[in-house]
Amino acid sequence: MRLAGQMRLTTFLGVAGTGLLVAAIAGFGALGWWWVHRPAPAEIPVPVPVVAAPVAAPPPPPPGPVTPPPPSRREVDDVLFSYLGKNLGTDKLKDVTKGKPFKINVYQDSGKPAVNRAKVDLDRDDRWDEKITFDAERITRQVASADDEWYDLTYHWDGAIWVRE
Ligand SMILES: [Ca+2]
Repeated sequence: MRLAGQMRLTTFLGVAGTGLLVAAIAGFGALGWWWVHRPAPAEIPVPVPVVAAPVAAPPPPPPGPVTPPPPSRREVDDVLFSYLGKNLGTDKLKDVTKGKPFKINVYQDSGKPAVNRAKVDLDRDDRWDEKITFDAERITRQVASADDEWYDLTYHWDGAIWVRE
């Protein structure tokens, strides 16, 4: 159809469509340009979590002694030493510590001028825990550490403490 003074409808539609296409391309181009050149988003500060400083572990305790200290003078020793040099006038005195939690027998063997040995039952279970020998040179203490009358430890009195052999 042709109208006077007017372009053909198909030509109009073609021109209009082309124009729309160009406008669309330009629009997408502008959008692309904006996308590339858009301002960077503002940096949002991220809160830093507060972490408590690690607490230093206390230093380990110093290592204890490898061996227990030698036993010093005990009440048992006071009783034993009270018989040093004593002439019993007999070969044996039994349970010279009646009423005490430990039992001591003292012996003066034949031909000895004074007490020369003793036995100690520390817990009065009728099994000897210790044998003591009084020699002219030294005092020896043999200990059954398992209270089984098997004497596995030996000490010597040095005047202040028992020193393990
Ligand atoms: Ca005992």
